[in-house]
Amino acid sequence: TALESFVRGLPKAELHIHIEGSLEPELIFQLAKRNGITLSYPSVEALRAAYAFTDLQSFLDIYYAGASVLITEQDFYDMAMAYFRRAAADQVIHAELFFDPQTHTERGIAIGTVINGLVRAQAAAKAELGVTSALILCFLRHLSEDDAFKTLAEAEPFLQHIVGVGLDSSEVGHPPEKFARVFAKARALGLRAVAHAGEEGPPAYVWGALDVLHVQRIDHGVQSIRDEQLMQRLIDTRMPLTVCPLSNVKLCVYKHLADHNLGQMLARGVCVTINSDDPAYFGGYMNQNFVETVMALNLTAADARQLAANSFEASFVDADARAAMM
Ligand code: ES4
Ligand code: ZN
Repeated sequence: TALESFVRGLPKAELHIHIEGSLEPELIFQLAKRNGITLSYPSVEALRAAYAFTDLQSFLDIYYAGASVLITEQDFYDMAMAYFRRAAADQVIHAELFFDPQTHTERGIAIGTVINGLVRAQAAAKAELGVTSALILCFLRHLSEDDAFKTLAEAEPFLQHIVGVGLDSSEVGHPPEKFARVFAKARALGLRAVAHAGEEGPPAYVWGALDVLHVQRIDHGVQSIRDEQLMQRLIDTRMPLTVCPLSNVKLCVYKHLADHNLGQMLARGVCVTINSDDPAYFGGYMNQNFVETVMALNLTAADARQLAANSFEASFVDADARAAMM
């Protein structure tokens, strides 16, 4: 349709993409072979067939298993370049990538191996595809705050390559307050802050991300709709939510895409954005998320334009570069 073509062609920023979640089954098998790793699935098809999730944790178990094939700097480069090519094809002109160093350092991979591979891909993406990008280091919230402090210390020699810190993995039972001190340290180092909150967890976790972690964006945040005072805060402060519609359906936050609250949020003036989260696992990259959401929620071309504008407003690019992108 004409609306679909319009949506596909809009320049966009992607602000919620776990780079390890862009690892397609074909690349998982290729890297396993290259690194002499035996997977517990016999084939690409068998692995893909296991992508039937009931909640966040059922996904995380298989996501961490998939990431175990990443060993060398070249592996991280190849993974990120594959993502950047998909992003460019979807008119993503700027991307802010989450990466999970602890998933790799726990397996004995040096943080420099991870970051250098990603940084080399960022340079190639800019030169070859015209896609600009930034890196956001995420702490795994199921691990301790001490572990997060250790990870931040290991990252210090690479701080010029990192725009901010984030918080991901198992949400319920691991509230933002658990990471208050390490986020304060990161902010003191000049880093921006974001956090996953209100994906499966309650509105109280969104309040905690705002008032204790002092984040500049909320990742997901869809549960905020249950708290009217919180909604008013998000609207009044133009606090961005990086929403991931296909992810929410795959992880059973919503039964159907048509049930998603993104349209209501947008209509009320919340700075919502559309993102792919873990596109290799959730059935689609940026344009699939955009097109399916616009269609399922009966959004207009003006709504789609606003969503794209929100993605640049919410990004960490400086004001001059942002003006040029919009
Ligand atoms: C994630 Cl969808 C989601 N939620 C929380 N943590 C994550 N890590 C990767 N994807
Ligand atoms: Zn996420």
